Amino acid sequence: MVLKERQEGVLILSLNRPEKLNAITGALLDELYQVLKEAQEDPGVRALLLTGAGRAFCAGQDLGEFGEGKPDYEAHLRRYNRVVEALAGLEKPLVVAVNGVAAGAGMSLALWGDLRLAALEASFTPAFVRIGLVPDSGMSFILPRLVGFAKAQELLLLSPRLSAEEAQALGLVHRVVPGERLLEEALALARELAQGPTRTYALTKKLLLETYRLSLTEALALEAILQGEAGRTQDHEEGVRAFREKRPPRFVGR
Ligand code: T3D
Repeated sequence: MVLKERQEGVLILSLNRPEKLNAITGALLDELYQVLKEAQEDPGVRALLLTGAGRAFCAGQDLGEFGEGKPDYEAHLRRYNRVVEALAGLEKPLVVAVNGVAAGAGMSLALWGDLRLAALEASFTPAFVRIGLVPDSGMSFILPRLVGFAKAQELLLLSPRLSAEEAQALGLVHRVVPGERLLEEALALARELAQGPTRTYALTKKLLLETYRLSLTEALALEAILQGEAGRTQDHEEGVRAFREKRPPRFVGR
């Protein structure tokens, strides 16, 4: 259900239930969680790329998974939540290549990418309210942070289907490219990140997330602590040395 391919320091993950628009099941969530955990622990993985197989990125929860019955929502969401925590806490850059529709929790997965590319034919819809559910999989957290509170209100209450270009105008995606070039561009970006100062990326990601719950004084203190940590990396030494020697740095990721 989750295809894995390694290209140098990049781990490419493809959600792979194309006949169901890559809709999410509990089993897919558990597999994705394992893959993310392994990637987190593997020093050879220095960037990840997440995309979808077939015409969709991900249609969100598989609405057929529980047949006519209902899931135990709280238990089911615990399986979602550990995936979201793994994505948000990933200490490596995550590039997301949205190749087609991203709906509900599928849109949430896309938004947890650090750099988000979309094919021209991709689209985004929160979808939750249309089936009488509240936003989950971290959507209520990440969406207002990306687009602002007022726009998040509109998107979550009305659930429009946004084109890739509309999503870009709102800041949901960073770049829109023709579908046939999406993977190539996303991979080029992931490769660039895989050669970067991995530890510094992890600390930068942590700062960005943490500052939302901190006062200015606390945020400044955390910057100082994490700068101390970044300052002790080999990559910082190499960056400064390369600058002095007027050559590109050769980062090793620690
Ligand atoms: O456990 C819980 O429920 C809590 C967790 C919730 C998290 C969530 O993600 S809630 C939101 C769930 N997702 C949705 O509500 C999206 C439902 N799908 C759609 O709105 C549309 O299908 C799309 C906007 C995604 C795509 O539209 P379109 O026109 O490109 O395709 P389509 O014709 O609607 O769908 C194609 C097929 O995929 C179709 O099957 P068929 O008729 O060809 O046999 C459709 O039923 C199926 N499909 C689409 N989305 C899902 C799905 N099958 C299962 N689950 C889906 N989510």
